[in-house]
Amino acid sequence: MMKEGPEGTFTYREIHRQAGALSETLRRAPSRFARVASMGPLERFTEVLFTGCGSSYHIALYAAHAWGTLLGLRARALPASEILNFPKAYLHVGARPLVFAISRSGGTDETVLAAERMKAMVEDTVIGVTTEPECPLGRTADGHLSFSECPEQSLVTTGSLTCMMFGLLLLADAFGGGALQAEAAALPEEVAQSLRENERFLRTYAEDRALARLIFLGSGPFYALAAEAALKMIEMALTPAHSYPTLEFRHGPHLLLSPETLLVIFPAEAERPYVNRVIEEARAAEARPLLISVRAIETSAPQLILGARLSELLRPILFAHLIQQLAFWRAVAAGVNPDAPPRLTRIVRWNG
Ligand code: F1P
Repeated sequence: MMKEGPEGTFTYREIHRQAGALSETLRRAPSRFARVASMGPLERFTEVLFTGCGSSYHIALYAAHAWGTLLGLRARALPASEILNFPKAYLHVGARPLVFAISRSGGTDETVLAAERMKAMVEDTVIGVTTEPECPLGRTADGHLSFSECPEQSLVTTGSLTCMMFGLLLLADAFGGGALQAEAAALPEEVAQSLRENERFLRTYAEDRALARLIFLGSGPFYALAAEAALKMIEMALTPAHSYPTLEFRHGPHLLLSPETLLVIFPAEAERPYVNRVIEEARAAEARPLLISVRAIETSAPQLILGARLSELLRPILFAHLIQQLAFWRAVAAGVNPDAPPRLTRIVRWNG
């Protein structure tokens, strides 16, 4: 396994080329906006719905938060299987949602079928978000945004997640008048710098065999990141991992804390006053807290600080490579080839 060493894997390369791909996503943002805007003004729709499976569902969670926050409209994320199997629970009579169906491969059965179901219910409504110019979802959808700047060969989704998050944020920002444009232009360089500088620090945690369980906490824009972090740890490194909205953690899940637990917290601005309490509880259970944030808080817990010039909605996109690197090096330390996790398939299908 890994003949050329860990750095020769697809997964490693796809994590490390994301800064360049993000620059391209930035460059393509105006043409993507023009394509979506040509489907009519947002007022034509009763809400915006983001859907997908696995990592693509996490992109959906992030995008729904960003669109709701930036545009003040009703925006939701649903797993594709919910739309497919329980549409009545989510779509009232007269609903006319704009649907973003997200799938790196554009071939995941549930996502394609959910898009077909939405199309059958409402005309001119589904936009496929993929990395493949030619794919079933692209053919099914009424519009197609293909992020061909970040195609991936690895089974596990990494750099393309960041690109699609960024693309969907830039789209909302364009509809809202472009207030984030200047900061967004700084993101690729921030990612490039952090990819270079923080890997060694993260490896010390990834390679620490005393840590048997990882828990990720994030709220608001960071919840999707926390969920994605736990999924990466499970998919790539086969390590038990959990995610919770930060303050929800104190309502029972904190009983999971133990000396073999790494508790990674992505503090949202609104929750900073409460973070010390969560850290205290982790310390009381002899768990190991780690904060990833744009500015330090007063605590003895280790902190990774980066991205001070980016506002909150851009931060999960900046931080995503950190959890990918953590999972990657954890996999390597555990003797798992990150390119070939057992039993994971690149496209999840029901038949074949
Ligand atoms: C969805 C997904 C991926 C995951 C793995 C299995 O794929 O769950 O997020 O990394 O490849 O499938 P897609 O619909 O985004 O192609």
